[in-house]
Formats: sequence, structure tokens, C-alpha cells
Amino acid sequence: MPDHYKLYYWPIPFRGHFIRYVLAHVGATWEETGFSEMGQFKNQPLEDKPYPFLAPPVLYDQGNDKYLGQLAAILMYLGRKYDLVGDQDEALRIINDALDILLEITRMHGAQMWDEQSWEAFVTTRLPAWLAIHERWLSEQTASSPFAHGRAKTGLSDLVLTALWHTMADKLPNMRDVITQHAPTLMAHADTVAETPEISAVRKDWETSATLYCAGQIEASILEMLNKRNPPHEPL
Ligand SMILES: N[C@@H](CCC(=O)N[C@@H](CS)C(=O)NCC(=O)O)C(=O)O
Repeated sequence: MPDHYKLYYWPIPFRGHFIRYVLAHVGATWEETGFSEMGQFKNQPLEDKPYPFLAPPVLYDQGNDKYLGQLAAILMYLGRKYDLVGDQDEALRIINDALDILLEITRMHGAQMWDEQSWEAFVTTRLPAWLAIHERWLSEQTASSPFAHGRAKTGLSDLVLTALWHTMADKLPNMRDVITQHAPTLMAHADTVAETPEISAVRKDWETSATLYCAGQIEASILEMLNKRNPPHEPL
């Protein structure tokens, strides 16, 4: 019997795909919450919650009867449990980079919407800087092995980089060109992982989702900027 989980998260890619990709990769099964179940779970009084948390994701591991919150903690837990971590410090470092990048692209979870000037600065300076860092990190990590941390098989960091960059390339129009321009090795690596049957199956489930990336007004703001910068059907 495969290990079974419940993922308490909004039905959106964003932070969820990091966990979904790891669960799919290890052959686990899981249930998800819809918007209304997630809202109820999050908004119930603290004393009624089965586990104290503020913001999802929360993962429930049925086999171990264990709840865990915070994306970084969840990923490290799964990584250790399924022996996906070659170097714990570097794996945690890449997860924290990913969390920083998610905060930056959503301007602190939509605390502020994008304007053309700030988006231009983001895609021409800040995002390329992150991409160059991950391009170098991955090249060093895979100097003598096909996967990060000298591993022969896909590990946690490969899945985290894929959930981060492939999801952006896949879901946000014109973003693939930006990523490929600054980090061709990274994009190719993420494509390889994303095309494995387990990860492809998750992506297929999300093909028709109304939410492309992070949902809400901030998703609309990102799309507005991307479409203004590269109107649909015009090459870069
Ligand atoms: N540090 C947390 C952040 C979680 C987070 O911000 N979750 C968002 C969705 S991606 C949310 O639902 N926030 C609602 C809230 O903060 O009340 C993690 O990485 O798990």
C-alpha cells in the first residue's frame, strides 16, 4: 500500500506543487482540500485545529498520524523520509531560495501590486540574478552526476527547482524565454524532471485549472505585466 497523505492547501499550483511533486515522485497517494474546506480548516478557532498553524500548506501523514506546517519543514520531512536528500544544508538552502523568490514574485503575497517600472526591474535585474545563481549552483552540483548533490537519481533539490522554475515557465506566459535566456541548463534540468511520468501526471491534472499560478489579484497583476511586456503572439 502506498503511503497516504492529506494536503491542506488552496487548489492552486504555487506552494502546493512543491509538495505534490515530491508526493508524486515517491509514489504516495494524497487527498486535497478545495477552497471552502481549506478556508474552514484555516479559519476554525485555534483550539479546534488538530494542529496549530496560521497559513497553509499543512501536510497530514496518515501512516505516522502526523501533521506538519511550513513548506520548508514539510519538504525536508518528506526528503528525509524517502531518502531524497543528499546534502541537508544545500537542500534547505535551495528551499529557502525558492521561498524568497515566491515572496518576491508575489510582492509579499500581494501586499502590493506590480507596476511596469518595478516589474521591468524585477525581470531584468532581480530575477536574472536568481537565475544565474541557480544556474551556477546546479552546474556545480551536477558536475559529476546527473542530479543535484552528486545523486544518480532525482532528489529533493531537483524537485524543488522544478516546482519553482518549471511551474513559472509552464504557467506564466513568456516566462520560459526569460528563464531559458539566463539559465539554460537549469531550464533543461527542470524540463527533464517535469517530463517524468509521475510529475507529468500531476501537471496534466492542473492543465485546465482556472488558477494559473498563485491566484488572486497578484496573479492578475503578474499576467498584466507579462502581457504588456510581451503582448500575446508577439515573439520576444
Ligand atoms: N511560510 C509559509 C507561508 C505560507 C503562506 O503564506 N501561505 C499562503 C498561501 S501560499 C496563505 O494561505 N496565506 C494565508 C495567510 O497568511 O493567512 C510557508 O512557506 O508554508
